[in-house]
Amino acid sequence: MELIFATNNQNKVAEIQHIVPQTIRVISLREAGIEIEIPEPHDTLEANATEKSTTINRLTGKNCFSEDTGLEVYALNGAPGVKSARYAGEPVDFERNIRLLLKEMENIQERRARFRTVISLQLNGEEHLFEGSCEGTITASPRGTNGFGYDPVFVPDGADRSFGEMSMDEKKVYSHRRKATDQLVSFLERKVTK
Ligand code: ITT
Ligand code: NA
Repeated sequence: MELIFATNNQNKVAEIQHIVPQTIRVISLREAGIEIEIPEPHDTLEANATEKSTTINRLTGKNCFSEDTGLEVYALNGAPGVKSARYAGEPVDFERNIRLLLKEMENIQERRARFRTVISLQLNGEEHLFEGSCEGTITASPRGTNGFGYDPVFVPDGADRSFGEMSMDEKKVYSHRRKATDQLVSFLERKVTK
């Protein structure tokens, strides 16, 4: 089966291609030759994921999926959340986002947070949503250079290193994205064998 992945984030593409079995071919927008800036105007991960998948489904007429991910810090009432990419404004700049986050948390002891991923699948004219989350804590300073986005400042529960200090295989053990993708894959496997 082939599915277009409606994202412009190549790190997401690499992680998801690393997770799905060979029976599911995930084609990035870049591979599909589609160049488009998809709007994300809504205030929930679900609504933004739906916006991205329906945009690409209308454009191509093909089955596809998207995902929207946010880092939700409890002491900041869920910020940066749905605004994770543009927390420190435009253009998207992750060093700046991380600096702002650590500054906002400067004197805060309660550093619990979670990553949450919502996947929207458009399959034969119907939408299906899947979710995965990963609980953890925000570090006092960035650690490691692997991964992307907020990975250097997030330590998942059960680990003593940040996502920025882990290989893609290690991140997969804990990852919000891996959990949401597992749901997607088992849904597709049930559909195909039915
Ligand atoms: P799309 O094209 O898929 O929208 P994006 O990078 O804009 O790609 P989002 O809108 O979901 O993605 O924004 C979420 C931001 O949160 C994103 O810019 C990431 O850098 C960050 N993020 C997402 N997943 C992450 C992860 O697994 N680890 C660390 N940061 C992550
Ligand atoms: Na985006």
